[in-house]
Amino acid sequence: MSDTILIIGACGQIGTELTLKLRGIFGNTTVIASDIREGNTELMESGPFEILDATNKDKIIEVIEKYHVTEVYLMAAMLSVTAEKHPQKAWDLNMNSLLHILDLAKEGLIKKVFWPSSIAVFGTTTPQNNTPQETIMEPTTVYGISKLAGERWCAYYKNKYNVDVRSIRYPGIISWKTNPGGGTTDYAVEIYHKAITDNFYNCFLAENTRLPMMYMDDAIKATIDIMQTDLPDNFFSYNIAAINFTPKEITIAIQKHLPNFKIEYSPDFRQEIADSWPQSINDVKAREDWNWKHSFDLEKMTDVMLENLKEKYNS
Ligand code: AKB
Repeated sequence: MSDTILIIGACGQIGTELTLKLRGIFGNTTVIASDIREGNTELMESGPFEILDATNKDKIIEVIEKYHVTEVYLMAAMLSVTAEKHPQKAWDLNMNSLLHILDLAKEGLIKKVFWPSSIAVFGTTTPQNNTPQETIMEPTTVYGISKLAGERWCAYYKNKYNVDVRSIRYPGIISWKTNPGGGTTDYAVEIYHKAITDNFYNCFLAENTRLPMMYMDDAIKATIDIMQTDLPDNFFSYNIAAINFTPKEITIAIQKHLPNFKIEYSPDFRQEIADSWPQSINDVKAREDWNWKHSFDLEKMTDVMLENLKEKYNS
């Protein structure tokens, strides 16, 4: 029997594009989308959809049994900024959803799991440049603590119960199709929108704050590739890197297309979160173990972002 995939959190920034891509590859009826609310028209009309709260284990089991699901991509999570405002809710969502899915995999109800981690697992004591796969990890945010705990749970279930779980530490993800929500890296998406609509952006991070980032197409490719490959026995939530830049550098890239675009900087509480994260990531292990390779640099991403957003706002 072929695999049936369930995406939990299918209407979020990554979930939406991941669902559509997986439907394109494996067929619309093979990929079940689910979220606590409905998504955009393209997602809703392209295949099956279920309302599903990621913390409700009984409902997850019901959906898995209804569609004979074999693989789960658990994309539901509360990101860094929102998690600082609602620490308990963030912990409940980010941890309980993962433990439910790992338990169901342990019980044999599903065969394979994807779970997203983040560069937020690192903290102020981590080397900030070329951050290694294995290093000091003392996150200072609620989100980062939940992601690090999640990584350890994945390793535990893999080692103890042989659960097939795969994971990536995403950097900030940039896309013109779906908006992020509640993250520290969100500025790098907002800036493109504001460049088109207002010719001006007031940035909540300081001009020289360097963060690791990635265009959505590369992130989706990494996510699908890691689920298709044979991995070493140890659990790794893989570092993956593509580009890194500062608000000033992305502004210069935008000004090559829109010379009148202006930026001001008003750093707020999000600056402290950004300052606790790496500036660049060493992803040699992912490149060696499963041939990870990115294809979008800052210039190519800026071309695609501005071209598509111009079209979107004009229509
Ligand atoms: C956030 O900013 O919280 C996320 C992340 C880096 O995981 N985009």
